[in-house]
Amino acid sequence: MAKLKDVLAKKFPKLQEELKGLVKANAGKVISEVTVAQAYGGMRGVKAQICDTSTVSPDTGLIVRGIPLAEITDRCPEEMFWLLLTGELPDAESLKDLQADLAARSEVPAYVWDMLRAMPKDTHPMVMQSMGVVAMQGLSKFRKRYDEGMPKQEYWEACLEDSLDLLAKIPVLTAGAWRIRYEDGKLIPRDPSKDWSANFAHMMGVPDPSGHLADLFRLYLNLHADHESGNVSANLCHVCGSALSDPYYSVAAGLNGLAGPLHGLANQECLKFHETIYQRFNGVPTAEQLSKLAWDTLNSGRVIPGFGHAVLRCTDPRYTACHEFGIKVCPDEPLFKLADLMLQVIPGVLKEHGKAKNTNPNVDALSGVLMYAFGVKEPPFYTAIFGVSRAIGMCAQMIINRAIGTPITRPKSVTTEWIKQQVGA
Ligand code: CMX
Repeated sequence: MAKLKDVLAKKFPKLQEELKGLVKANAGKVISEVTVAQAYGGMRGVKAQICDTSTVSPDTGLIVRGIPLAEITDRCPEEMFWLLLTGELPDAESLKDLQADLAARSEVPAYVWDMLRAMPKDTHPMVMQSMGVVAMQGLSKFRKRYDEGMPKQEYWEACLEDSLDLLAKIPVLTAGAWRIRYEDGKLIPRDPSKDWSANFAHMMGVPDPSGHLADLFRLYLNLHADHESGNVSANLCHVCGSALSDPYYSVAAGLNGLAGPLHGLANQECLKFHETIYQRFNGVPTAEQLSKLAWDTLNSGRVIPGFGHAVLRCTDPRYTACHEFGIKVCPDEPLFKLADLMLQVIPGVLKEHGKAKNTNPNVDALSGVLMYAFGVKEPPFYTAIFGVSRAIGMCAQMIINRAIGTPITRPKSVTTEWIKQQVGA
């Protein structure tokens, strides 16, 4: 049995040495260049940031510490956190220890519930989640120790402490937000016999006689944890943390980015899109009807949620994992059938439209459909569930960044006048 902190305490000094040598020996070597199109185009493809927890290959999708996602979809989110941080999966005893540690840290302060209850009834769950996280900033051990003069070499330890606290509390906070926003407001206490994701399902209190919702959460919370560090949520957390803002501030920054419709909110948008189609056609439409509706959507200047990706050029393996789950447990659900029809029709429409570089579905195309099938029928909540998971990757990346002393992020911006002079325009 190993303790996560002890494993990291052994690994980090070696990593620090290795990176110091690597950078010293190769400091001036060029790894990327930036074109004018990239500078104006969201820096797509510019290699200027390091992330060792995971990488996204355009052709195969997410690879976690060298392991393709498809090989670890049966793992639980706590194992994913360990893997992201250490590069190895924990043994059964070490996993149990981590789970017990998380359980012991899971209490959310009472004033946070008071705050959430005082919010207007129509507050978006992402606002409740983000504010709940940042409201707990007073608990930050990183902040306290920084104020006491903590030496740099100990930053990662304080960051790990805060991350464990935050990861323990975020499912409790988010399930509580569900109870306050959509149910009777009464909180359901944790069940000590259940793990992190099963407890999340339990604390939401959605009836789950088949156990499929708990299984779905386990899968979903595992799949969404990390997607390298250039995506909006991870990158925001990275930049915020680089100023030594503690994990509460930094994860909240990432969650606020996750709330954008082109990123994490796409799962909400996607389910709404499915619902609209289903209601308009009073059921699953024909392929022709769906194709026409897709064209109308594109022609009115809107995107088709759940399709396309900034990096991927293949079907998102996270989508594939959700699809396999759906085929197994709810193949006859009407919205699942509609999602399957979307899979047949939309890529062709997007191809003909000729703009999207990737016409395949991403994970958001299906995750909401599955949540809906198992009783979570409030699309605005889907991104908050994404947030519970993404906090894992954000925290893992932040702990490593504090360990290797990643400095404050500060790329150089240039003016359009400078670009014009540079290219002789
Ligand atoms: N529907 C319509 N148009 C799309 C499209 C889609 N699903 N995907 C891309 N395009 C368009 C882009 O809007 C862009 O149009 P303009 O040239 O007019 O600006 C053009 O195709 C080229 O875009 P791209 O290089 O293929 O994709 P980007 O890297 O710019 O954007 C993404 C990636 C995800 C924002 C985009 O594919 C999109 O908006 N998809 C729908 C929203 C979605 O599903 N987001 C979730 C992504 C996964 C996640 O982060 O959670």
